[in-house]
Amino acid sequence: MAVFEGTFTSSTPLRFAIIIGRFNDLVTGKLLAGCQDCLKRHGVETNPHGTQVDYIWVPGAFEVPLMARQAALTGRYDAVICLGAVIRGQTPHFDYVAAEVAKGIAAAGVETGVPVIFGVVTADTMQQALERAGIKSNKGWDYALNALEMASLMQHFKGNGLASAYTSYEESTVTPQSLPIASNRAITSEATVEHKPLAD
Ligand code: INI
Repeated sequence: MAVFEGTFTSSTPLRFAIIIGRFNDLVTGKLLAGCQDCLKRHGVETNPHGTQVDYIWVPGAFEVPLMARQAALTGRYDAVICLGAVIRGQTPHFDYVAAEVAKGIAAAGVETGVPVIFGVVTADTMQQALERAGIKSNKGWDYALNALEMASLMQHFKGNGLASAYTSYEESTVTPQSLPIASNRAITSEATVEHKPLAD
């Protein structure tokens, strides 16, 4: 038998999508900066015009799971990092928003076979949220580390995920119905995510 573990550096260039909620961008912008700093220090080219990281901005945390799933389904990414900030003081339905976002992000990973990192800070106050986004520590850094670890760990299991099944659909004549996701829709190169040419 074997022991499988991820590492934080990869011999092959990994690709990441970072989904960021614009709501509370005072916090999410800082999470993003922490995330980029960590990726850079681990050898990832974070320039949006480069080939390793795409950035997808959405209105708020509630929209993050949908885009995480769409991004993962393209088969382009080794991991998807979801960044958001849900603050209790700002909404009476904090619990609903926070719970839906957590469930949706978990489902995006499980349904697509691509690591999807839960990088949504939930806090009672803006002060608490900022403390986790740079004042005391920056959770964005940790989320990036989690993504690096999971992306490298998944390299051991390539070929068994749904996103790779999806890629083979795009490259072959397999019908979308044959894929193991009930509501799978054909995603073509004209999909909602704007693609750069891949450099392999
Ligand atoms: N979105 C957040 O990311 N954080 C919040 O704290 C928040 N509050 O407080 O309401 C929030 N709301 C917007 C939500 O995510 C959606 O963008 C909006 O409801 C449209 O679907």
